[in-house]
Amino acid sequence: MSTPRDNVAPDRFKTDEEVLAASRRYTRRSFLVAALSGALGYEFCRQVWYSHAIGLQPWPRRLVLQADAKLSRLLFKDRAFAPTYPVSRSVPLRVNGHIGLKTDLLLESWRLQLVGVEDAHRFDRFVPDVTAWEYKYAEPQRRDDPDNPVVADPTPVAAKDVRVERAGKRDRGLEEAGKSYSTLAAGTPGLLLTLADITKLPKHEMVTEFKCIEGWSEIVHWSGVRMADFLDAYPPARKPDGSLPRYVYMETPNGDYYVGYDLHICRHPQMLLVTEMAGKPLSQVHGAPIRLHAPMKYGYKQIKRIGLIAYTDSKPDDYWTKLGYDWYAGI
Ligand SMILES: Nc1nc2c(c(=O)[nH]1)N[C@H]1C(S)=C(S)[C@@H](COP(=O)(O)O)O[C@H]1N2
Ligand SMILES: [Mo]
Repeated sequence: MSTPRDNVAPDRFKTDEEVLAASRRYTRRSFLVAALSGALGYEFCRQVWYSHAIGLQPWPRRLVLQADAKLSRLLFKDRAFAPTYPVSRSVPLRVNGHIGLKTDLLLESWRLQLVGVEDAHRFDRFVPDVTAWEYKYAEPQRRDDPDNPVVADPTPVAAKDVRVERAGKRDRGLEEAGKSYSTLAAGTPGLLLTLADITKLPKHEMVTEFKCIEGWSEIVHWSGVRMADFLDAYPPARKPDGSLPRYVYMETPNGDYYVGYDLHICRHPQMLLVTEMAGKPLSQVHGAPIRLHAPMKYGYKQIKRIGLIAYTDSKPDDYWTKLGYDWYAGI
């Protein structure tokens, strides 16, 4: 019996010349195929390399990111649940990211500026200009000064030398991504909420994984109120056609760090306005008095030390999107 290999053209290639000619045809063809795919590959890479950027990414890569976001919206409708864990598996979250947190905020000077609420003036907390609110900070400590090393300081923050910084006067957007284009104009009316206005909402505990795009993740024990409950208590104003604004914008006091979300994602039951971690009030470096946790999004969307929440219909600016990361940031 002959193998299939033996069967290859038993009588077509009779002479050595015929074999050689066939081989040449094959060689030419493979050379052409190789040359063509090489050229296409080269052209593809060149396109990726030199193409104009969309959000700091070459357009082919940006298109892949956008398709990825579309697909996951389609498949999960943003309703997928992140896994939860027993408290015993939680760890103290590491500190990663200091933008907008470089000086301690005096917590009694904290208010949440909330803009875009339906019938805002029916609330006691209504003010004609939320941007006039003054956040107060502790005097910054110089971390690079050998004669004045940073040590654990037992003095309560409130008793330290206080520097008052006017929201309207202090320079904004001092970090790498610069100023946010979504920040408020002076004279924007809204609510100035106290922490109690938020913590009066039902408290929820959750043990979920926090994922940073840099490649680490940790299981954390969070508690706070659901963003969904917050939206019910302080609902966004409808547009004249009856529809809701599409986005939620958040920034730190004085606007150095900022993020944007789709409004409907903020109704996800796992999105929390966090006030406690591991059963203790948030520390300054983790974003006291409130930060966001959203386990379906990467860490860079989980803003610490929220000072402003605004419901808006224009796609909000986002700190890391400006530096090339994906706005959607889904996990
Ligand atoms: N205000 C503020 N929020 C922030 C950041 C920041 O630099 N400033 N960094 C983000 C990033 S990239 C991560 S990974 C997490 C880190 O949170 P943690 O320090 O509590 O671990 O905070 C996010 N929220
Ligand atoms: Mo991160």
